[in-house]
Amino acid sequence: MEKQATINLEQQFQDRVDQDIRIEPKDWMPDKYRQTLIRQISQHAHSEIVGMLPEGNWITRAPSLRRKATLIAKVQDEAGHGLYLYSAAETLGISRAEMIDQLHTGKAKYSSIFNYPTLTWADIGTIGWLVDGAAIMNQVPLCRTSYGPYARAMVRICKEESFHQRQGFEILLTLSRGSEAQKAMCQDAINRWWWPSIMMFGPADDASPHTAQSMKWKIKRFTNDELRQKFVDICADQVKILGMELPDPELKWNAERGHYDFGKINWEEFWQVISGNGPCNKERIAARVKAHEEGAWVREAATAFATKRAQKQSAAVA
Ligand code: BYC
Repeated sequence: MEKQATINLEQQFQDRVDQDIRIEPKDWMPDKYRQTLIRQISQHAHSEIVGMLPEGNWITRAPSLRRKATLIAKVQDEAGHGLYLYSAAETLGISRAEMIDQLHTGKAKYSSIFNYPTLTWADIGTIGWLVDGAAIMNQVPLCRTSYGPYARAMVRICKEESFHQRQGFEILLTLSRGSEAQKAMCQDAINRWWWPSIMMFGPADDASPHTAQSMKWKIKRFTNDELRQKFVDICADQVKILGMELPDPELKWNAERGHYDFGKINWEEFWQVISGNGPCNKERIAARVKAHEEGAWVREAATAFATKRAQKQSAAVA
């Protein structure tokens, strides 16, 4: 009897998803749908917060006041994105403290891309162009994801990300029109970031355990490989404006497919990076743990203030 009731609820849920009716926090949802969303949204939030680190590394060394101001604004935007996403995940019944703990203890992942170092100023431009570019490609469809709070958070995030992408491209355009040394720095950064950027979309579809179910639930609107291909197609043209090259000798327009063909991705590197063995994994987590511990007094002060204010308000009502 109980089993039949659950089957009916699951069918009704799937019907709503199929009709593109958004799922809201108080609606019934299968437990696996909830868990998938908690996993994806919290990992997305962690990526935004960890993503502040490689760029923050260049705030004091940005080459001009204008560049410094825009970089600070960008890094602040990423913090904001993390906060909207943590809030969206909290609507599913997990606490912020639990999510942070999962990040710090390695139970939750964050994007592979932020485990690579930012060696030169050109890396900041390249992150904007390629990393934020890949992020937008993945995130615009998430504005139509089936879970309401996630979809709404993504709308604002995407607007800001598209500004970041242009800002990055403009940094690279300036370098690509500069001295020989600046041009070389630009090409070097593209060489180092290209392959990790196309890995951001996740494993190939036939090696992705979650894609099929997430597509059925319309959490994901496109598969990893579909988005990766769209991204390659766009970048293969954009790089020409910079007068630079993508480091892939097999990149070639395929008129029959209407897409660029591209070389083989080093999946061994990807799995290593997401299992904690990338160039900067330990450094990134150590920086987050340190910031969290040093911020304890801020959280305590904010809680004490909120309690005091609530007491004052209830005294005033009485
Ligand atoms: N890095 O079955 P799959 C940003 C994991 S932030 C690490 O395809 P799914 C930005 C995956 O979690 C960018 N791990 O999974 C911020 C799963 O492991 P678990 C972040 C990855 O979820 C600041 C396993 O591999 N964007 O753009 O269906 C400045 C199997 O994968 C990665 C988002 O989070 C990866 N790259 O698809 C600038 C977007 N790829 O969880 C920019 C939202 C896969 O079973 N997330 N894994 O242990 C998504 O769209 C999806 O979660 C993914 C993966 C496409 C990333």
